[in-house]
Amino acid sequence: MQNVRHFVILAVLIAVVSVLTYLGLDALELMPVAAAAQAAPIDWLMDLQVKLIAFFFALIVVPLVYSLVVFRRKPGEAGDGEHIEGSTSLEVTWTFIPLVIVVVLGYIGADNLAQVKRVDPQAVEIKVVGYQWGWRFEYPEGFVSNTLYLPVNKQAVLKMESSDVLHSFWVPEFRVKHDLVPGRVEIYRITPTLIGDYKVRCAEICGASHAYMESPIKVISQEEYTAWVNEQAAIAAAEAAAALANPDPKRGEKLYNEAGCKACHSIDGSKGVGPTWKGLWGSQVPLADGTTVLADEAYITESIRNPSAKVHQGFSPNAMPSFAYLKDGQIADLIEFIKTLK
Ligand code: HEC
Ligand SMILES: [Cu+2]
Repeated sequence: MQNVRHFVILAVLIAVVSVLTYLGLDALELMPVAAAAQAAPIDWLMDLQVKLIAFFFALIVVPLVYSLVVFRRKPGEAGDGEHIEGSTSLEVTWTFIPLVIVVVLGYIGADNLAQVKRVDPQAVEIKVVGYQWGWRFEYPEGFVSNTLYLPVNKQAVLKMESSDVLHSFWVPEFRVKHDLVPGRVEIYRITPTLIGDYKVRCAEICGASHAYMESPIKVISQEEYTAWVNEQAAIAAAEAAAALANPDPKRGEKLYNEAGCKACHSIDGSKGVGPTWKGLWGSQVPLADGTTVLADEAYITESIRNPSAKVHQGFSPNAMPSFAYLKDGQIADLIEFIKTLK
């Protein structure tokens, strides 16, 4: 009878502590706002895990503390406690129950993953390139953006590539996180459900400026998206035509700032990850193999499209990612800009 009373008290205490622990963890609001359809199954699973964590925490800690308090050695008690050895039924129980829990959680996890990866054949497709240290978004309509624009309530399939090392595409509000692996095209599907401004961060340490590898994301309405895409495509087409006909150092300077050249090339003569552009045009560039090359249009174009073909002496051959996506007109603009840096 005495034993039953202990078990009843324990059951009540475990229930109360489970609920309080869950409410406490829930009140921390560890998750940011959910802004994608894929967040729903993930948040549901997370909530289930937190409930289980709260229950098992109580199941272990409550009997422990209860025993410490209730079954203390009483004053005057001197003997050893009762010695119990082995219990087949207990061992079978505590093997079987966790086995069932793990199998059920495995099934739920697989089902959840299937929901997150559900394919919409109508998805908009955008190429994402991660590099040290930034993101570039290449739209199939023929332009490149530093901000990822996405239409709301429509699945986007991001085809992600890395031009150097491992990176990881992480938008906490979208929940799904996915690694970029050099040499592979990784598929990331997301359906934004909330118009607003977000940020993608790199979640895989990738070198000195890893912490600054962030880009803005704007989720906008379908109408705004269509208008933006048409506008960008028109600007890109006009710029490409104008640049070829008439290269412009101002546009070159803009590209220098926006395409990421600035991170590694100074224009004031100071040495960065890459050689300075000051005085580059028309100079004799010393190469790693001991020869020199004239810094003309051919050399600069090759250095941009295929940076390891000729390596500037004293610089690392693989430090610069290829910028093969830049169009002829854009390279002409860059060269005009470099010419101005005497
Ligand atoms: C991550 C750093 C990095 C970025 C970003 C970068 N470069 Fe470079 N670049 C280098 C390094 C290092 C070299 C020298 C090694 C070599 O030749 O490959 C170099 C060499 C060059 C050269 C040859 C210059 C010389 O003195 O030999 C040109 C031209 C050049 N880069 C253009 C660009 C342009 C244009 C961009 C932007 C669209 C850019 N780079 C972005 C690192 C970078
Ligand atoms: Cu990174």
